[in-house]
Amino acid sequence: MRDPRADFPILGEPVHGRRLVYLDSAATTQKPRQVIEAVADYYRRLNANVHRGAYDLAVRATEAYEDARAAVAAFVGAPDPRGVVFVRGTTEALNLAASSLGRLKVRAGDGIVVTAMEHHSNLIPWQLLAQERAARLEMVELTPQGELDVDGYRRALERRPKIVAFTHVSNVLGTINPVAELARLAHEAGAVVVVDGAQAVPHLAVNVAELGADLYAFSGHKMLGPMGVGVLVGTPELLDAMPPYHGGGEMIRTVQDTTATYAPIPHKFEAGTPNVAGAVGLKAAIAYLGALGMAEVAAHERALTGYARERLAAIEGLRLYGPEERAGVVSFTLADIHPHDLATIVDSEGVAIRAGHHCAQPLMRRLDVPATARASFYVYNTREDVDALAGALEKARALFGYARA
Ligand code: C6P
Repeated sequence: MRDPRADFPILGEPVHGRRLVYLDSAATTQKPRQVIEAVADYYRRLNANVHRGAYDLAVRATEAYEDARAAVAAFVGAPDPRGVVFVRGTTEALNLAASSLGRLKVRAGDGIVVTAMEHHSNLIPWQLLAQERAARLEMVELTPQGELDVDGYRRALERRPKIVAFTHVSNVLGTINPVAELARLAHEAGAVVVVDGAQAVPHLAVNVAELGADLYAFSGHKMLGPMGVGVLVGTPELLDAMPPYHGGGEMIRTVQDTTATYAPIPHKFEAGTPNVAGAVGLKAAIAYLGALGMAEVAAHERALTGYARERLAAIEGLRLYGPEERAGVVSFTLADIHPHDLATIVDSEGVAIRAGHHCAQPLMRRLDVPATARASFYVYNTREDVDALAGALEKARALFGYARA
C-alpha cells in the first residue's frame, strides 16, 4: 500500500508539543484532504436541497447525492442502489432496523438473538424492541478466546428466532465473525439477519451480497468519511416490505388527513433533509480507499496488528484480550493500572488511545474487567506508531512503580 500519511493534515498537528500518534480509529478515523475538499467543494459549488427543486443547482445537488448512493452500493457489493439507505450512522441504521423489522416481524413470545460481543448500538435497540413486544431476547456467549460460540449460536437458532443480529467485527476484541456461515444458519432457521458492519467496512473488502446479510449497517466517519452520515444496506425485497421508521418530508407519495402512502425505497426511509455533504464526502472516502485497495488496507492492518501484539505482549504485566486472528484492534490492561490512567499517561507522549468499556458492557463483564485500554489502527499508522505506544506504556509502568523487566 502507498504511504498515505501526507494526505492527512491533522497528523501534522502537534499534541503536547509532540507528534500525534493517533491510535483511535475504531472510534473515528482522521480525514484525508480529498474528503475535506469534497465536502468544502459541495458547499462552495453545489449546495441546494435535494429531490425538491426544479432549478439546475438542485438537480445537480440531487445528482451528487444519488451518485454517492451508487458509489456506496458498488463499494459494498449491493446489487441495487435502491437498497442503500442513508442515515446518520450505524446507530441510527440499527435503530431503524429494530424499529421497522420489529413492527413487521415480532410478536409477543418471538425470539431475537444477539451476541455477547455487541456494541450497545446493536443491543439496546433490540432490548427496547423486546420490551415493547414482550419478545424473548437471547444472547449467545463467547469462547474463552473471544470468538462466537457457534454451537451456542446453533442452539439459539433451534428456538426459531425471528431476528438474528450480530457484529461483523468486534470493536473491543477485533474478532471477525464468520458472517456468511452465521447468515446461512440463521436463514435455514427462518430468521432475518442484521449485521453491524461498523468495524468491518472500513477495514475489509466487504460484499454484502456474498455475505448474505439481509440488513447491513455502517458509519461514514469510521472509514475516512464525514461524521453524521452512515448507511443501512438491505435487500430491496425486505426494505420494500418494511414499514417506515421516521415520518416527514421526502418519504411520502401522497398524504391524506389521517393516512399517507409512502415513497419507494430508499426514500421511504429518508425522511427530512438528508446529509448531502456527508454523502458526497463519503463518496470521496470510498474513492480514496478504492485507490489504496481494500486488500492492501487489510494486509497493512494485519501486519501492524501482528507487530503490535508482539510488542505489547513483551511488556511485563500487560494482558491482551481477544483472538489471534483479528482486525486492527488491540485491547489490553497493564498490571492494575486503570485504563483511564494509562490513556492519560500515554497521551502526554502524544499517543491517542481509547480507554473504557467501549460501549460493550456485557462483554466487559464476560472479560471480568470494568474497562480496557484499546489501540486501533488504520491506513496512516506505522510501526513507529506502535513503537511509540510501547514506549509510552513502559513509561506508565515505571511511573506506577513497576520495575522494568
Ligand atoms: N464504536 C468505538 O470507539 P456510530 O457511533 O453510530 O457511528 O457507531 C456505533 C457503533 C456500532 N457498532 C460498532 C461495532 C461500533 O464500534 C460502533 C462505534 C466506537 O468503538 C464508538 S463507541
